[in-house]
Amino acid sequence: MLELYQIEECPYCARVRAKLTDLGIDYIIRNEPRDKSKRERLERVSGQRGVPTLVDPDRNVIIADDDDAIIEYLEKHYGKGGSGDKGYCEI
Ligand SMILES: N[C@@H](CCC(=O)N[C@@H](CS)C(=O)NCC(=O)O)C(=O)O
Repeated sequence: MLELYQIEECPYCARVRAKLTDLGIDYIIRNEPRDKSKRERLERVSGQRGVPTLVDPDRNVIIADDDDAIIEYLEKHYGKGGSGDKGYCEI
């Protein structure tokens, strides 16, 4: 399953979360500390401390600290299916 290292109020992270939701992708949220000096876990995983960082274990891919690159990757590899663009809940 995809993993998103992120901070809730980070606007770049919000763009990635919105895209994941739009595409109907289940994923794991790894909430990182606001204090960059405390992001040791993220550094261990990706070699840097910026968010958003996406890990795709199935494809052995890590995209670090770049919301545009993550969104492009998601559209390319997970762009089919998803929740559609109706913009409302059909019940
Ligand atoms: N270039 C990055 C910018 C993301 C960014 O600035 N993230 C902040 C949090 S909102 C961060 O973690 N920056 C790492 C740092 O503090 O140096 C992107 O496009 O996603």
